[in-house]
Amino acid sequence: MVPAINDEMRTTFREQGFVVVPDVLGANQLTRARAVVAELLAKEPPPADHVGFHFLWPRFEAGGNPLLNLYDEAGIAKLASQLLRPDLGVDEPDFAQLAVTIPPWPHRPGGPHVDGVTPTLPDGTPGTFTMLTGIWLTDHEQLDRGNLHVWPGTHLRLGEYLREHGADALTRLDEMSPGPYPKIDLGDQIQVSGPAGSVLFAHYLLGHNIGGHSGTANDERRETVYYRLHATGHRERWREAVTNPLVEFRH
Ligand SMILES: O=C(O)CCC(=O)C(=O)O
Ligand SMILES: [Fe+2]
Repeated sequence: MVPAINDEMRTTFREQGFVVVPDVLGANQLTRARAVVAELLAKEPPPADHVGFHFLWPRFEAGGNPLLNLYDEAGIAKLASQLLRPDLGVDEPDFAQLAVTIPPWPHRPGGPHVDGVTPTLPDGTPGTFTMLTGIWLTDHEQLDRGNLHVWPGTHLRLGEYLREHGADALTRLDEMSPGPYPKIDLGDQIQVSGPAGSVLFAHYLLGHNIGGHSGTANDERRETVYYRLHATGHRERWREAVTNPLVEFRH
């Protein structure tokens, strides 16, 4: 069955700020995607004996990129558009983030961050987008296996804060927690979880941070491929999108 976003998932996303869609990639697709990741990491490996996170930010040049092929194969654009207002699609991303976490790396983030503000875009505005998508190439069913930490509902509370303080408060780092994330009521943090082959969608404003990996050196490293998705025309409405956080999303 082709995975799809149903009403319940849309409600979860609107209320919590994230949703996990299972079974997007099958076993053979995962094997192939992990081979691509291994090849990329062989070209830009972490330092010897490195533990903790290691990120690559491959740009998609003309002529294609295996991580753009993965985006297509996983049907991310179609799934994402099922979260968006019917009149919106998503722009094709021009880069990916390959995130791996090598155990053992006990770590628990003390607070969240928002992406795109350290640094800002060259014009001084925050590098906002509509939502983050992560394809899980490794199992996230157990906790503390590199699972992302998120602060549910913060997308709405941060939206409220920015409605009061203005969208440009997103760039005023001196008014933020060290995170960087504006000082709002955070509530409790949780770890996102689910099997390998699942896809995470997280609202741009959702407080999140990298999680630890408490496995041993013999355990599997965490591998996630992220894409930052812009709904059609997002940059022209970014101030509206961060002050009215559900404006780009479907009911
Ligand atoms: O490691 C992760 O899964 C998330 C990293 C992250 O939030 C970031 O690089 O902005
Ligand atoms: Fe982030």
